[in-house]
Parts: sequence; structure tokens; C-alpha cells
Amino acid sequence: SNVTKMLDFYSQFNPSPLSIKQFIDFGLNACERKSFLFLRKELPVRLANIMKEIALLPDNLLRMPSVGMVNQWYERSFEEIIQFEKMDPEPPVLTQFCERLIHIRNRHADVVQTMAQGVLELKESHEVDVGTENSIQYFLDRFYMSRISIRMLINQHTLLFGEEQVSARQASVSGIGNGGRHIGSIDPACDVVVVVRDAYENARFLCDRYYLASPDLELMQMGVASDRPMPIVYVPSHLYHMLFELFKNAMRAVMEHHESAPPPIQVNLINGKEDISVKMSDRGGGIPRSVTDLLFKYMYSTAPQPSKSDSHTVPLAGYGYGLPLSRLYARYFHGDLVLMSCEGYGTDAVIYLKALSNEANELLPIFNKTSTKFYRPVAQLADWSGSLNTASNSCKNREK
Ligand code: W6P
Repeated sequence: SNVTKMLDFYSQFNPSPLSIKQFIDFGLNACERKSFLFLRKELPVRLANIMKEIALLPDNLLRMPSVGMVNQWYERSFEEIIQFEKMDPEPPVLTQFCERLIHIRNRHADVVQTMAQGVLELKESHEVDVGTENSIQYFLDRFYMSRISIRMLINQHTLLFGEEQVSARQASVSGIGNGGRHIGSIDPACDVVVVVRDAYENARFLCDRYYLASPDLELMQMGVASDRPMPIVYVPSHLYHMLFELFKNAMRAVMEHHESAPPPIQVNLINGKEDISVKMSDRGGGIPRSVTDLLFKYMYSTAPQPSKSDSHTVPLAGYGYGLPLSRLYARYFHGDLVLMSCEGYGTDAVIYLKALSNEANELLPIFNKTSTKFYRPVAQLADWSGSLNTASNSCKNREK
């Protein structure tokens, strides 16, 4: 069909990654026509690249109803955007485009949950082998990264040119809000200290409700107690997402490990030349090394949601997709999120961010021959003794 042809066409192009600096420069000379012309090509390219990978998923996953639904959302959104391919960038079209983007963003609001549901459906109906599991891990990392990037583009366009923002900009000019320094979703002077405190307070609220107590926060800069602002050029909502997730995990570990007098969670902010590091240390008893990597695996993090009806007993953090997604947010602008734990004592979690906004480039999945081969896994024989076999692939590759 025509759509299939368009998919083939757009998937031949590589996505064009932007740096935070480029997002900002673009926002400062905000030109809606230019943004429209860029997005009507770039969005179909990013959609088509990931849709080609959806098509390569293991058949039994593709057949799950939730996955089929997500696939349909992508097809519909792709079709809707390529309708703008030959339109003139005149005001009525620009307005229509903006509204269309908002519509698409809403359509895809529940993609993460729905894909998780699909993985759950697969686990409950099929025995999943190691090869399939690895393919799914590979895919979901790329799929969610693609989604983060597409939403970033849509957010920038709609925040810069959408109706809400015109009035919000006027409000900030008159001194309401943050003084109008945001450029779309980017804050050129995002204060890490403020975001850390915000994420801590919100996690503590949940912690208090569940455990009736919570660990204190000890905030340090370069190793000494401090509350000086630490501005970075970043998307505050991404940073918040990562920190809130880490705080919930740290608090749960501390509260489960200490009957009384929970030791504080220490957060150390370090401003390097190349990296900004946010290190969060808890004394929550730690986790064995064999578990550390599993915390980032979607197949292990997928469990049925606790019933929503008794929300008072919902645990603080369920090892949902929170950690793998947080790591993707960090990696999206070439940062990272790593865990280092000492079983019996506690865990350090470090968020690394690029200090320079021109080095903070989007990290985007590209569909090509290399990516394709990850979906046709070949059974690998171990070339080290003992077991590299974690709980995830125990004893499957013993035979010569
Ligand atoms: C733990 C396990 C964990 C995951 C992520 C962040 C902090 C912690 N602490 O014990």
C-alpha cells in the first residue's frame, strides 16, 4: 500500500540528532515555519525507523493484543504526519500541524504501560527463551529511547508555538513564573539543587505514608555540606524523573533495612569539566551483584500492578520500568545512570550528565543491517568457564 511505501522511504533516512545547544539556539530564533519544515520530515523518519524494528519483533510478542494496539497507534500517527508532506507552510497549516502534534502526543500517552502489558501477556502465555528475552530488552531500550526523542521534538514545537505558550510567555514577561527563561522544556539555568530537593520531598511524602517515617537528606557539593545553586542546561522534568525514581528505591531500601533511626540518604553534586555527577548513597543494605543488572531488565521488572483499589498499601517502588527508563533519560543526552552496590551495606547510584550543552547530543536508535541482526539471535556457546549464566540464562548453553 501507499503507507508501506512511505514507511520504506522514510526508514532509509537516519534520524538527525540535535544537541541541547541546538534546541536552545533554535528556540531563541523561534521560527514556526522552519520548525514545521524540519519536523514534517524528521518525525516520519524517527517513526519509520522504529516501526521497522517493531515489525522484527518475535512473532509471539507481535501477536499480543497490547503490542498490536501500540503498533496501530504508530501507523496512524505516521499517516497523519505525512499528510503535511506537500502542504505550504502557511498560518492555517501551521496551526493545524500544531494541533495534530498535540493529538498524536495524547494518543501515545499510555505506550509504556501498554507495551509492559504486552510483555506481561507474553510471559503469561509463552515460555520465553534467552534469545527472545535479549531481543525484547534490545528492542525496548531502543523503542523507549525513540519515544523519548519524539516527545522531546513534539514538546519543543508545541511549547514554542502552541497557543498555551503564547499566553504563558506573556505571563513570564510580566514577571510571573520563572522569569521566562525556559526554552520549551529546556531550562538554561536548571538548578540541580532545587530539582534534588523537589524529588526528595515528593518521594519522602510517599515513604512517610507507607512506612510512617523516612530518611533525611544530606545534600553536599564536592563533598561538603552546601546549598549553593548548581545551574545546568537541561530538561528539568527528565532530571526530576531520574531522581524521584532513585529516591524511592533508596528510601525503600533504607526503611526495609532499619527498624528505627533510618540513616540519611546522601546526595553529592560534583561539577566536573566534562561530566556533572549526582551521586546518591543509601545505607539500605545493598543488593548482590547478581541482582544489579537485573534491575535494568524489562522482563524481570514486569509484574502485574498491585491493585489500585487499596492505594494506601501500594509499596514505595515496585522495580517497575522506573530504573531502565531513568537510565534511558540519562543516556538520551549522552549521560548515564549506574548502580554500584555493596551487599550488606548500601548502594550508590550515580547520574552522569554532560556538562557542556553542545556535547549533550540526542542518542538515537538507527534502523539498519546491524540493528536487524539483533532480532535473529543465534545461540551462543559460553567461552568462559563457570557461569556467565545469571538467573536469566541458567544452564542453557552447557552443551558443546
Ligand atoms: C537499593 C536498590 C536501589 C536501586 C536504585 C537506587 C538505590 C537503590 N538502593 O538497595
